[in-house]
This record gives sequence, structure tokens and C-alpha cells, in this order.
Amino acid sequence: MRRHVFFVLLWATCLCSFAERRELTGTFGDKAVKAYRKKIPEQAEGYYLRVTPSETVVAGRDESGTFYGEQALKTLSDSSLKGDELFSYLRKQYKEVFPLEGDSEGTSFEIRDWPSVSCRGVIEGFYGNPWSHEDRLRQFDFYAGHRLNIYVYGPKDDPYHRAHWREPYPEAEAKKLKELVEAAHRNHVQFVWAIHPGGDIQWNRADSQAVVNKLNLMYGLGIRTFAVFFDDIGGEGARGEKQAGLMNYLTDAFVRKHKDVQPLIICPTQYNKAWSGGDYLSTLGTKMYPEVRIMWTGNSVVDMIERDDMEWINAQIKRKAFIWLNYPVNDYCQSRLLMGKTYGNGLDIADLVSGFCSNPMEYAEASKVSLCSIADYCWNMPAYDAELSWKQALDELMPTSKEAFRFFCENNIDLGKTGHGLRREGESPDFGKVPNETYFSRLVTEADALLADSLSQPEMLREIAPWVESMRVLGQRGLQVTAMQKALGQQDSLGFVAHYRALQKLEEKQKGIVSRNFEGSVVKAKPVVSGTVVTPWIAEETTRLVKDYKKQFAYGREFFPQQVVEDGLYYIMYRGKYLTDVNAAADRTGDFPQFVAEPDTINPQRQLWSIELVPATGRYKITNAQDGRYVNEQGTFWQGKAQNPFEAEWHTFIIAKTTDGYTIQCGGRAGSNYWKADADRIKNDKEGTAFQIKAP
Ligand code: LOG
Repeated sequence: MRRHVFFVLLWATCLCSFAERRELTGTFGDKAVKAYRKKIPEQAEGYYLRVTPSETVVAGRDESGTFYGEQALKTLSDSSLKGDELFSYLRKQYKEVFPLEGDSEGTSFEIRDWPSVSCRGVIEGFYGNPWSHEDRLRQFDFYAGHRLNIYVYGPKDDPYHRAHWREPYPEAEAKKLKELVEAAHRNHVQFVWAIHPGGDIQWNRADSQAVVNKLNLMYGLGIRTFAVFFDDIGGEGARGEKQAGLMNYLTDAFVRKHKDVQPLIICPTQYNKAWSGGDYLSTLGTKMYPEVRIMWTGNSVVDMIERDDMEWINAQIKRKAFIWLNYPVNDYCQSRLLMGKTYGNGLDIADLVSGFCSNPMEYAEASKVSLCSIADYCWNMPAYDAELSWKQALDELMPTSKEAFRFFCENNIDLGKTGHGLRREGESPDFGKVPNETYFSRLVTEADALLADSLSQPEMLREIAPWVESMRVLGQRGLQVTAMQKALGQQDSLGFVAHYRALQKLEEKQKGIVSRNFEGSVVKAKPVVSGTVVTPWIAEETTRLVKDYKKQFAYGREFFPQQVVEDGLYYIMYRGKYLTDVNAAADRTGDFPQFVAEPDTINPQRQLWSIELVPATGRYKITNAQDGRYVNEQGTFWQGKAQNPFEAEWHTFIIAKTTDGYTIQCGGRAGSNYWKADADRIKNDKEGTAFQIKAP
């Protein structure tokens, strides 16, 4: 019985507080843990952990291993799990778990744990506002808790990193950096300082020496690992053989002159497959000392990494690439926060990388959602579960408003279309599953809940506040749209217009929300929430409702934005000729409308065109009144052909008013060429012609 009470108390309170319990902590080679020598994993940073009612043992392979072991013990001490629940939890979190026999309560176990990737961490490598000193200090504490062990300092907009790389840091800044380096090392985080000289470097002795001088200064601040970046440059600086020469020179003249400096890291100019070509990569591979680590972002700038990709690059560079993952960085999509799951990287690449770093957002706290998962992934790659890791991160980061934060993150997942092509699935997963009105109300109430909880996680809240406010207004807009739907259903034109005007005010308000609106900010951002799901839905539904309304009512028209061309039937004319569906309903491949001089008195519909704003694209669909065929971007009819059904993305046009008529321009997937009158038909051309669009 006494024993029973002991067990319960044991897990209910802190393990370590029990006088009865023997605690052993040490690192391989220490006397204290000698008895467990054989159980300690071989891998660097690994540890052995043993927990029974009467003892705890932490034995690390090295100091970091002991550090991580102690942390694991601390985490587990707070747990109240036992038996199967405890073991299924442990198996998800640690590499090897062994229950210990003879414990009826099921709370005794051994763990052997070690990292999958030896260098795991973060590269502050984005454009925009660099993290603040406090941001970075908080990051290092966080890395310790998540077993991340490397931080690469390379914010593009730190002048002493890039634009003025030759110049020393002013004293005050140098002092801060020194503080950072110490804080990093205390947390078992390697601090790498990067220089970005490629923009204007001269390949001569003086500039090679300028780099050495700067590295020496940084050495004086306590930095022991260095990187040289050549990304996003052209011209002289981009020459592979010169870069390789410099890296070798720095290795000889600097790295090898110090006993405690680690091998260099380079970010090459061709840092992804899409941008590679010629013999640049193989030059680095053969000419640069093999110990120099080479960074790589994958098949493109922003990409997730898979095994085949690693095999390709490693063969080029004759070493294991050091991954620079451009996620969750949002410097190329600043209106979005990337708060979703971190998924898509292969679970079988650990043996092919020399390191794995994430380039985060300039929002240090918000980035932690993804960094938690990067940490899980790098520590125990084969067992990585993106969904589970994401959920754990959310609970950890906003413990007092878990539900609200989860909902917020669910509505800030995708980045929309960008030149880099990455998309993220699963935004606003419940939209359309619950009644819209319920969803919109929830956008408002969860935003309120988060804003009201600004004290518990003030730094996180400060960063996400503009998006939270935007989410709130988005919900309010949604509620107005819902009210417009109802008003239209009830033929209530006064109500409809009143809600429409309220909606417009909210739109203005939302447009006025700005993030990073402080003095000295390098970039400001206009928050967009659920930019892939709810935001476009509201825009489209509004357009659709207004169009419907205009068909039925005259009241309040002045409040709606005027369309360039109101929906209706028109002649499309060029130099007095009518665009005509000469083979109406022929539906032949390649059939096209032609300009005809005479009005068609027998089939006037052939010369009439329905022009209609399509809410989904905000562009116009142009179809013939006689047979409903649409004109495509080539000025040709294809409707009815199975291989080319109408697609708003391709087949809607921007109509703009000019001094002598209207231009008709492609958009979306169809590019940006214009309709050009060419002899008697329309061609697709860089330059457009002005058409007359006239009501009959
Ligand atoms: C930059 C990086 C930037 C990222 C995303 C590398 C190696 N360099 O296109 O500083 O944050 O893409 O915009 C980059 O990725 N250039």
C-alpha cells in the first residue's frame, strides 16, 4: 500500500523531488554513470535515460547528449501517463524505448535516444526585417528545448553581413552579437556567422584579406563557425572557380590557423537544381576542399527535399549537401503567415545530408510552429509525423488559448500563387463543412479570444496581431455577405444595400491593417488571412450577389462599383465591322469569329456577344449569343470540344477602357497578351487593338 502511494505521488509531482530516488547524471567516461557505459548510444549527442521509482539515470555520449537527456527527464517528470499510454507516448518521442520488468504500475523504462541529423537548426537568411536581439535570445532557449543545435546568422538586410560586408560592426552591435554567441553556446547551439561578399567582391588579394579580417573580428566575438554566401548574385562574384579558390584560401589562412574553428559552409550561387547549369557545381565539387559544407535548397528555391534530389546534388558536389530549407520563410509572400503543418520532406534522407536548416519568417515567434516540426523531423526522421508534431507545437506555443490558436493557424496555411510555386494544403479545413455563418462568427470570436489573451504569450501575440485583427474583420465581412444573401432572398433591397455598404467599410478597414508598421521597418506587410479559401470566397460571393441584385433592382446602384462593361449583350466592332460567328453552331475545331462589314439581318444573334463578369476571376467571359460558344485566348471557338471546355482561369478577359474604345486582354493561365484585330479575325498578340463595344 505504501508502495502504491509512492508511485502515484511520484508521477503526480516532480520525479526529482523525491529524496528516496537516486539520481545519477553524467557523460560517457564519468565515474557516476560507469555502470551504464554500454547502454549509452554511440552517436554524438545521444543519451541513455533510465527511470524507475527508485532511481533516475541520465548518461550522455557527450555533453550535449547529457543536456538533452536531462531535458527529456524534465519533460517526462511532468507527465502523469502510465502503462500503455505512457509507452505509446514514449515510442512516438524517442528512438528506442524499453519497459522495465517487475513494475506493476508500468512507469519504469529505459530510453536510448540520438539525433537522425547531426546539424539541425535555423538559418536566419531571409530578406526583410532581421530578427531583434530579444527574438534571437528567445530562439536559443527554444532551440535547447527542441534539441536544435545550429543557428546560422545571415539576415540579408544586416548591412554588415551583405551590403557593407568589409566593415566591422559598430561597437554596440558587436557587443550584442557577443552576447548572442554566449547565449547560443549556453544552449548547446553552434552559432554560425555568415558573410555575403559576392555582390561586389574583387577576386584579388585585398578582398580575400578583407574577408579574413572580418572573420577575425567575428572570431573575437566568440564565433567559431563561419559561412560565406554567394546566393542571389550575378556577374564576377558568381564565378565558381573563384568562389572555390576563396573558400580554400579562407580555410588555409583562417580556419586552419585556429584550433577551434569548424570547417566553412558555403551557400553557392547555384543553390538549387532549377538554377544550375554548366560546370559550376562540379567545379565546387572537385576544386573546393572536401570539408567545406555546401548549402542547397532543393530542386528549386522553395522546395521540399526528397531522396532522389539528395542523390543528384551529392553526386555533383562530391559531398553531402547541407540543406537550406526555404520554409516557413515568407519574404516572397509577405501578406501570408505560414502556420500550417511542415510536410513534404522525405523521411529517408538523414544519411544523405550534412545538415538541415530552416529559413524562417521574419516573425520569430510565429516561425516556431514550423521550427518545432523541423526539430522533430531532424531528431527522429523515420518516426516524424507532421500532423502530430504540428498539434504538439500549437499546444506548446499558446497553452492558454489552444483552440483559438489552432483555428488561427488553420486559417493561415497556404501562401497562394507565387513565382516559387510552393503551395500548402489544408487551409480553413472546416469552411464549407459547417454553416458559413457559424464559420464567420468563429473567425470573429477566436480572434477576440486571442486578442484578449495578449498577456500570456505577448511576443507571439504582438507578431500575429495584425493577422488576428484581419481574421476578425474577415469574419465580420463574411457575416455581412451572409446578411446580403438573406436580404436578396427576401427581396429586401434596402437591407441588401445597407449590408453591402457595411461590407465596403469593413473592406476598407481590413485594407488599413499593416504589419511591421514601425520606424525603421525594412518591409511592411498587408495581412491576408485564408487567402486561398475564405478571402476569395467572400470576394466572389459578393460579386455574384451584386450581379444578381442588379438584375432585379434599380435602387442603390450608385453604391456598387461600376463594371467596365455591365453584364449584357453587345456588338464587338473593329473599324465599323461586326465580330460575327459566321459558322454559328458549327463547332468545328479551329473555327473562329470574323469581322463582317454588313449587319446580319437574318441571324442578328451571330453578331451579338454576351459579356459577363465572372466572379471567380474578376474578368469577363465572352460568348456568342447565337450558340453560346466562347472565344478563347487565341480568338478561336473551342466550346463543345471535350479537350477544351470552358475554364474561367483560361477563358476570361480583362476589358479596359481606352481613349478610342476597349482593349481585351487575357489573364490568369492564358498569359497577358491582347486580342488584336488581324485582317478579318482576332489574333493573340503582345499589343492589342481598341474595339468598340456597343449595346444594340
Ligand atoms: C534567398 C533567401 C530568401 C529565399 C526566399 C536562398 C539561398 N537565398 O531567392 O535569402 O529568403 O530565397 O525568398 C532566396 O534561398 N532567394
